[in-house]
Amino acid sequence: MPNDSHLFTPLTVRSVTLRNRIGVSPMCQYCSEDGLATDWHMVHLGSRAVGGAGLVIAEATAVSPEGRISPGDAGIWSDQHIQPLARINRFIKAHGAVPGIQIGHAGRKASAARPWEGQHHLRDDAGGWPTIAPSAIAFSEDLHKVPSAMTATDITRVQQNFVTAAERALAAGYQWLELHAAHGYLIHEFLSPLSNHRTDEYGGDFENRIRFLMETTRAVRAVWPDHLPLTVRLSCTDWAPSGGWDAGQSVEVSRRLKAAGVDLIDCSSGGAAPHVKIPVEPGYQVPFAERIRREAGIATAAVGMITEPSQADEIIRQSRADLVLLAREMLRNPYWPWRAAQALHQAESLEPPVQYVRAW
Ligand code: 531
Repeated sequence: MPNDSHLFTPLTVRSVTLRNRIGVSPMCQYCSEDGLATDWHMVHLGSRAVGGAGLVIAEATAVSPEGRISPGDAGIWSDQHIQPLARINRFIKAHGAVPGIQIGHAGRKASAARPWEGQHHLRDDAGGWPTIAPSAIAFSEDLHKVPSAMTATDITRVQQNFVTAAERALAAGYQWLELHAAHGYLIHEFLSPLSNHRTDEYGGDFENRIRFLMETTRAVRAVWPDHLPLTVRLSCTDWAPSGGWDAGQSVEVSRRLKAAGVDLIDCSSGGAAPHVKIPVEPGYQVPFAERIRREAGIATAAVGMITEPSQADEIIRQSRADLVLLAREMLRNPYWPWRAAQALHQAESLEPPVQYVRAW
């Protein structure tokens, strides 16, 4: 269904207006020090704001130390983390973009090596730590640590960690908050029957498996201001031949999340099962964004293998999603939005920074 919006139409969610429909997807940099942002993050995120994106989402940021994927993960579990993030966010805003953050907990995939140091879990005597998850089931041969099944106390504590993280995100000046409920990390581990074998009220049927996400969402929404957007990233399917989380469940949980005050679903996929076949091709996850938008009546972001300006523009023009998030393509070219504006004859929609005006 065509509409009047295109890639360079501003998008307003609650009181926040993005200058265009292009967002930088959260991407782990694995180079924080005790969770603290460094100059790397200033340059990495700042250059993408200068590059013209409407939204710049900081990488998966751990709500507790044990929730880090690797020792280099970003964190927001202490007040010390706020100031370096706040500095970056002032810069992002000064260059016309909205700063967002994805907060998460890696669950049974925590305690891993930085990717350039291996694909494996770190032993506790080699810089690793004990992991927690809904059930005591290891992920894979490489990520082989058996997590402790979370107790009721663990569940309450981690939910509280999410709430405190949201409060700190606000203090750091973020205007867009995303809960990481995808990619086989903790929240997704509760959603998927593949990783959640609990027999209490947090496991079993759909209602029970979504309980951790729903409670966490409501608790975060209660402290995250009414004027700011709250979003959730879902893995819309596990791509498992049977018995996994799937698109139908994603539609239903999206309806519930909307009712709980969530503004947008960021539609990714995968990560819960190690050996499944994923039909990766350009735009392969866009159908999830389209279906959830239509069937759950909530705004969506499309992400995954989106590289071409015309491809991104069509996703918006055809109302398949409200926002397009680019990841690796933004690493290749931080100035992708400027290039896209030229390619789509929308150059007047995006002012280059004054310092660079002569280049455009
Ligand atoms: C890639 C990934 C995508 C989808 C499923 C599994 C893995 N990313 C995801 C990142 C970490 C690094 C690998 C996060 O979501 C934090």
